Amino acid sequence: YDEGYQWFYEGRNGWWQYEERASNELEVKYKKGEKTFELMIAGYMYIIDLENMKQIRKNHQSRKRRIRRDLRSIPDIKGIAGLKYQ
Ligand code: V3L
Repeated sequence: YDEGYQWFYEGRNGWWQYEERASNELEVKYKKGEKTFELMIAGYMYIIDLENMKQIRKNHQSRKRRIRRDLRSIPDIKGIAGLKYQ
């Protein structure tokens, strides 16, 4: 896929990059024009809503995060999937 772009989910004061498998899946669904799909992340099932750019935990739908597709080089990235950059 387009190497210039990556997928991010919202953290407390910045953005986390999705891990590679999830990121690839997000990009494929995005390119296909799909609106929503389900994704298993670290043992939880999430609904990815690409129309509203949200990640929602399926069994606890108040647990919502904004998501974004942006250039890899944006400045406010905390790390990848909870692993902090130094
Ligand atoms: N990829 C990896 N872990 C995730 C993801 C994801 N897409 N979504 C949620 N989690 P919730 P700060 C995040 C983790 O939404 O300090 C970060 O990765 C989520 O981890 O309520 O607030 C950090 O590890 C959380 O631990 O279902 O920026 C951590 O929060 C857990 O799933 C703290 O980040 C529940 O999230």
